[in-house]
Amino acid sequence: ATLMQHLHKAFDAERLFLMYQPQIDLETGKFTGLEALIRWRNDDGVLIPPNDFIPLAEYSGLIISLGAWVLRTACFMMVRLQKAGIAPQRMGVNVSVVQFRQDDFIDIVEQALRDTGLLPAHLELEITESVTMSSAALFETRLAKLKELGVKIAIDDFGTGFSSLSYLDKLPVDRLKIDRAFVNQIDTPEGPRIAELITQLGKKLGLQVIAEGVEHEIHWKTLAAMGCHEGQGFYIGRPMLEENLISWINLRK
Ligand code: G
Ligand code: G
Ligand code: MN
Ligand code: NA
Repeated sequence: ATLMQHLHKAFDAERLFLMYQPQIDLETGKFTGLEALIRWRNDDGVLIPPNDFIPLAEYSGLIISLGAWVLRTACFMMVRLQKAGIAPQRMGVNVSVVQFRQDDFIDIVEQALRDTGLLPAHLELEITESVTMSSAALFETRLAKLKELGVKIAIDDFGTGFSSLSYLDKLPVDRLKIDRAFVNQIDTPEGPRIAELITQLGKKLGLQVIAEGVEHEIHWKTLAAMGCHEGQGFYIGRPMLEENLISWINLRK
């Protein structure tokens, strides 16, 4: 069978699952958010990374049902954490451009919220910078509707695409996620420049800024010193299964 057939089968057989990576305030260390990250464990027990199958799911259209499932599952997880009294402010969910362009995308989001009882303000949709530019007019109307609904919007992998600054200024975006490529180079002499620029840009525009790929203490310190609000990365916490995440949360208390 082809990889595509395997992927469809995996989805049907519930071999796909989510892991959750924590996000924290870089100044206080406070637990602020989570990002849901999809994983696929194949029949041989091998973990297949999303970069190897998301494009396939997009191409085959499976991303529509897969994306809806991710949304619901992540919202349910957030509600469970809230009921346990250990939830952060928000749950971030990655949205594919194919999903985002669907006519019923807003309905799908509303339905996930309704079915799970999660308040919109606790859901943050992560949209990559390339999406914002590939369909600017659609992006604008969609964002307005999502804003009306009350969900948060983050621009993922920020700095790697080609955002127009005028768009950033007028669109109802809540957060910029500094791509980990810019965090990775931060401990070299000229390394922090881009991360600093994005942080300042975000602040000027009244947006929250979070850095991805915080892998070492020096990353955290440098980012905190430049005023970057939040961080996410292996040094803080890896993507975790629910039970490991709960231990992670409890250990920090
Ligand atoms: O978790 P990892 O670093 O391997 O993720 C690799 C890429 O896959 C990232 O760009 C991430 O945004 C994307 N990704 C992870 N989970 C999802 C998901 O549920 N939906 C979509 N569309 N992309 C995801
Ligand atoms: O594109 P997106 O931001 O959604 O991608 C998130 C991806 O980054 C996930 O695949 C996650 O596993 C990965 N990731 C999270 N923290 C780190 C980190 O500190 N270093 C590296 N190299 N990858 C990370
Ligand atoms: Mn992301
Ligand atoms: Na990213």
